[in-house]
Amino acid sequence: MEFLGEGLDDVLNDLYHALLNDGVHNVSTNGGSLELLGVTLRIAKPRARLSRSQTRARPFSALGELLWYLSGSDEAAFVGPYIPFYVKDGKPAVVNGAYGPRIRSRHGFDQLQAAIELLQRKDGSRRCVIQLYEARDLLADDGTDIPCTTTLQFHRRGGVLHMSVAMRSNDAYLGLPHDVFCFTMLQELVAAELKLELGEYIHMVGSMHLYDRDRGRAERYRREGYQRAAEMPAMPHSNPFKKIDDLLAFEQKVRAGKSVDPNGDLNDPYWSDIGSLIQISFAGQDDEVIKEISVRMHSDIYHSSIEDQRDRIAE
Ligand code: 5HM
Repeated sequence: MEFLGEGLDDVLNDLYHALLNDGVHNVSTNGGSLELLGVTLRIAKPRARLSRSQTRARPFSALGELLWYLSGSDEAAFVGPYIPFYVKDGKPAVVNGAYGPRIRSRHGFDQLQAAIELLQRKDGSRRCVIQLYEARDLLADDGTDIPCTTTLQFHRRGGVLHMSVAMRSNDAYLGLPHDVFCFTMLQELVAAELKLELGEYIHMVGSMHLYDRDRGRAERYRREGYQRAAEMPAMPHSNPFKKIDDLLAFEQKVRAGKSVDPNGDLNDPYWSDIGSLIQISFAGQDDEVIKEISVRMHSDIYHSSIEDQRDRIAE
């Protein structure tokens, strides 16, 4: 089953319709869900990764997850401020399925770096695969977190970088918008590093499912009517991985409560806006601080997410 669209909301809209109407009920360890097997999403404009719907995830948690991957950390404490699920009572301090070490260090080398070098060397390769799921994950106990993503693949074709991602399992309501955000950002980082044009994003899933507990929320999303995902500005091509290092250092300062200036510390409108989103993630319930940060931002694309956040605080 294939869903095509320009951006994330185009495919979410059709996917939720299909899951609600044709999904087959399945019971797993995490609860009952409506499931479709063998689903592919094709997104023509990967920058249209911010869902406009009022009921969808905001960029803050997805950004935290992306930084967690890029930092190479497997510590729940890193991602906890963005996604409290990881630090709930009884959850392990070290996350077995964390993507960071699997991508960046676990095999004695950095898969992302090696993938970039392969792409640099060769146009047209079909071998540029980053592996997340490993053979031994099949032996894990039921309660152990293992990666839902099996592989990330980059396809350099001419001056364009396409990406396809394979997932064994995808939670259509909570997981999917985060996954599309993180993987399309990775695609854009690699494209920017290699000065390639951003191509198509293809997301292939073995078990796509909508949990029973989210069915009402998916119905509400559909009722809100047609949404178009907001397109983020293009990532600048100059030294994106240096900017990621700067961003990770900036994040550590924000986390430690030190004073920061996104414009000065990150020195570029695109990255300074991302820095501001991180600041907002750590601003807690302080509406005045959030307002102050948001007026200094360059792109107005994030405004509706920030307004959402402020509404939630006001409630
Ligand atoms: O039983 P299983 O390991 O598939 O349960 C994990 C749940 O988290 C599934 O609903 C899966 O689809 C969701 N998930 C996701 O959607 C998990 C991860 C973490 O790897 C992810 N996306 N990136």
